[in-house]
Amino acid sequence: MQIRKTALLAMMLIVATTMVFANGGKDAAAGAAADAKPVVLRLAETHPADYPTTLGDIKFAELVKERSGGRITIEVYPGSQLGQEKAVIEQVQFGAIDFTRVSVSPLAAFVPVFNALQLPYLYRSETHMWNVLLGPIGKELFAALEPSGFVGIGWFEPGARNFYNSRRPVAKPEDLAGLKIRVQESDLMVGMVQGLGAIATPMPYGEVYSGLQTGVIDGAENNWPSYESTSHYEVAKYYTVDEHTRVPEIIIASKISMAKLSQADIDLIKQAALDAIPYQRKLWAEREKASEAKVKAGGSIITMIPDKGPWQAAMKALYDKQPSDVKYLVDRIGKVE
Ligand code: BDP
Repeated sequence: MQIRKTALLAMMLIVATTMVFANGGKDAAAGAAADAKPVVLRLAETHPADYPTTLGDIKFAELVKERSGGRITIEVYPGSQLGQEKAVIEQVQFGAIDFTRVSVSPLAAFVPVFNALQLPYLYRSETHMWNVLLGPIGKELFAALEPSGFVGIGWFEPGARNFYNSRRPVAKPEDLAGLKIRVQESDLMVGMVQGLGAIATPMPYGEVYSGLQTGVIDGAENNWPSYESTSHYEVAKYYTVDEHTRVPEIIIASKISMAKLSQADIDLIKQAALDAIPYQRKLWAEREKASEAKVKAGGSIITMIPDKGPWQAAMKALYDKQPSDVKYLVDRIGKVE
């Protein structure tokens, strides 16, 4: 009797163990099934669909789709459909939008150490900037985004920015005196324009055209493709090639959205963004030339600035008033090859 009882107990134990294992197996399968569930994520872009940066976003989304076997879809919403940059960044912060490609300028209002990447005359060249972005400093800055609710995903080429206005040719900083110049929604950009003796007006990108047209502002500043694609050149024909800044373009994600993905998926997404860079840079270089030709043909009056010395000198105070973490990065950026 005792033996039969023991045998029964042993059998029960085997059955129970088998059940536990079977269940464990099921859970693992359920986990895999959850991973395999298709995800649709949204990316907000301010530029129109045919702009090189938007095409870069689309390339990024295609690579993600392909490499996830069709499981991860990133829908790109161009033309500020999801809002202007500052509002979009806020939405990314609380998880209502999954990704955005923005300029570092408005992002620095949320994570001020990013000002280190947008100071005037910071980079010696485009190559210098790329070495900074893709090197240790770029990685550290990505990490600096996390406490504010963002995940750094990738960088795109921004070109050099130049001043333009509707009033007069500008050949030296003093020529800007008294002009109302639109800047991005960034304190640093306000400081830069004030340093040059002009009146800074922060304003969303989408409002600049009407601002110029109605005379609320006299000018703005941007790269050749933006000056052309927005048609600002039609209402502000004096363009000064002073190349005061290169403000990196960045793709960020919402930390809330990324927390729903596996680390393997996040790595896949980051690699796709990295691999989309050469494509965007190639299109960028082509568009820069095409935009320059188009605005010239459209009647823009171009002032070249061969000696940037006086412009650089006017920015010294802006450098001096940066906090120590920004100064530290600026110093290290200077040492990058
Ligand atoms: C363009 C950037 C875009 C900014 C815009 C601006 O690509 O992200 O929104 O400048 O000036 O060059 O606001």
